[in-house]
Amino acid sequence: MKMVFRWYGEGNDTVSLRQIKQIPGVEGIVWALHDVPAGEEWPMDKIMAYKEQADAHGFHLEVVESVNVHEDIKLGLPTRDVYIENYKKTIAKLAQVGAKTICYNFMPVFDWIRTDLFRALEDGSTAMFYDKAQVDLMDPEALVRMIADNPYFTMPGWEPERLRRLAPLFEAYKQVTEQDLWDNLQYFLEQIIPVAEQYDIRMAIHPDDPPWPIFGLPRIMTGPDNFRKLLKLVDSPYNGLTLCSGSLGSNPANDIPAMVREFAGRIPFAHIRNVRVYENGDFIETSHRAEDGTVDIVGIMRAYHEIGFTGYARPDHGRHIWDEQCRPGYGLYDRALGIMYLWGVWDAFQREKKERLQ
Ligand code: DNO
Repeated sequence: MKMVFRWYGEGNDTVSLRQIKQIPGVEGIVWALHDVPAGEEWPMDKIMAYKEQADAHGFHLEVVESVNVHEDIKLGLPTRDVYIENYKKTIAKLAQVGAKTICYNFMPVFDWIRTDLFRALEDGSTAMFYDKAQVDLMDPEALVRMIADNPYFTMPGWEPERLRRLAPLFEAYKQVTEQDLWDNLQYFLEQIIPVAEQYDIRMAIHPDDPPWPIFGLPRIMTGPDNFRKLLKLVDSPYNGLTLCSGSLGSNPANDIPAMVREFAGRIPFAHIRNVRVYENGDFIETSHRAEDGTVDIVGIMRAYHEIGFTGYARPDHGRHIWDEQCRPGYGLYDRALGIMYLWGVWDAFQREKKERLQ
């Protein structure tokens, strides 16, 4: 398991590379050019600026999250070919700085979504919360208006461009069925995977978060049946998964340790975090510790250990603790604690295995 840590870039993150360096066992940063709109080719000078900063701290740039997919590709519009060509060029450039995995998602209009970014937990910290009924009952047009009226509405990792195009996008997706979305994903992968193979970069799709359709938009990366189908769309080791335990874990029917075992070899990248799911379907993000949430983090680590996981792993959203002012979910403290928990569990399994073999 190779431990990496998401970093949003100089001036765009409250956490510094110097601080990340002091978290045990982190070897690389998970990065992206967050200011380049989806669909555009990434400029080499900006890529090189990241490389210099990473080099100065002895971090690699092997994991990119995300190279976002332009909506026209998801919608299957004729204009998609231009954006697919740009995507290919970006892959070629990323190979020059040593990228080995690209995380992306195929969620229409929205990336991940929460209803409350700073919900108080019993211990006095805050964390991100999802109120299921609120989203289920919200009419998309009201949502569009709410976002338009609130210039500060944003989610970390979302490109601002998505928000600007919200109303027309909803309109365009009215014609798109779940099957269309699958066909459009297949069209994309059939063109991208050969290029990924050529440059030895594994594509790793991120599950939909939450893993069910919202606002009447189709969502297709929600659980094991869909992953089986995805991996067959283009049956290559370069067509893989970002197995995100928190996204998948907000649906308690998802057995994540079983997925780790079944999809071993097709998981270049693991996101590991916990959530506590309530009976009414709401959920809140918690510390990474298994006991604090409903996701079996120890069982997941055991599964990764059993399959001899050599891919990349990162802690994921944490709580906001010790009065840290940070991007929602992406502070230093709780993610660093998360890493130490993941290492603790992993190292114990390692030790056990060594002793068994002696
Ligand atoms: C949220 C993230 C997502 C993720 C993308 C992957 O914290 O997990 O924004 O990066 O969905 O493309």
